[in-house]
Amino acid sequence: MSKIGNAIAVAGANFALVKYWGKRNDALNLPAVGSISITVDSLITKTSVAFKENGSGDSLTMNGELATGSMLARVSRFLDWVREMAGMKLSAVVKTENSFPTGAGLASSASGFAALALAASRAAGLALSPRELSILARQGSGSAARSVFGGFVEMRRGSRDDGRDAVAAELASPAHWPLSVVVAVTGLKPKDVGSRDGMTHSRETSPFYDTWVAGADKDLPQCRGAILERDFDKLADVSEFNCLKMHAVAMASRPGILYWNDTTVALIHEARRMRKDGIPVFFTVDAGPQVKFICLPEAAPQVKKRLAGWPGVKDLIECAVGKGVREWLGEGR
Ligand code: 2P0
Repeated sequence: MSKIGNAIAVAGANFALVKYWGKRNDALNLPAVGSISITVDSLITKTSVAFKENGSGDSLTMNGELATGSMLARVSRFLDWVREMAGMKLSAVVKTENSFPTGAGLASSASGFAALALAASRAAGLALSPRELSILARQGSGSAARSVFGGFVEMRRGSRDDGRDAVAAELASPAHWPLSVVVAVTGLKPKDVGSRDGMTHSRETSPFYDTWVAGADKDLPQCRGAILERDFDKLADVSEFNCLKMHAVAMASRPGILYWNDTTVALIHEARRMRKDGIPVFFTVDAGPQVKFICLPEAAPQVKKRLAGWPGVKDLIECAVGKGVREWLGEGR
């Protein structure tokens, strides 16, 4: 085991094509369904962790501001798992920066906990395998288990009570199919209902929840096959189906959860119009109002042109399929 000290890690956000919505165990944060995502290169979290002798409790600085309350408590609990694995009790100074809006449906908890898992474990002197890192990241946030890996990633639901098989793995590398994602940012406020509360509420009140869970067994192999065969139409079909189904489950909760705004709806229609016009593109929407346009790379300029100046679109961010979490050793290294 190496020395306890500091480490810095970077991780990319990921967008699910077959979505994680619902838990089979809240305490261990085990998903009720498997999921498949693309890790992206332009929405990045960079996190540094330093364990200190004589520290008096953990501190967390997010995007330059000292965090307290539930955010600090969630990070501290995560650090407890790392301390337990490393057999030490030192307090940590954590600093984290996102290159994009936090908590607005751009998967900040995915890149955040993936980066924290690597930085904290390395700083604690642990050398975890990618699989162990994914299990650790999952305890912080389910989708973070996927951001440990680059390219196309599948998260397994697992069936073990201890969650050791609820883990992600790379399905295909970024080079296998260099798709582009154009993210249309339509709202920058943190969402009213976080994913965690939204999932619990859906499980407890949505009449569609059990059907949703059962349906994953059909969507996952279709999505996996479309990726491995690089079949864009098949990927578009299963991804849009799964996305609208997830939102239908949330909307049918009581009271209903609606993550979309007017622009989200207009852009979903526009994605379908673009495809009718022959542009290879489809949409997906996560727990927020942003619309992700997934397209063949040669279509990205056309997609951006169709969306430029669209009323309600605050920003367009183009992403490529990106790498998994890695240690940050300094600029250019
Ligand atoms: C996903 N989402 O598969 C889905 C689609 C949101 C919509 O994974 O409770 O923040 O921390 O495990 O990882 C968001 O869920 O939830 C998410 P927790 P997380 O990307």
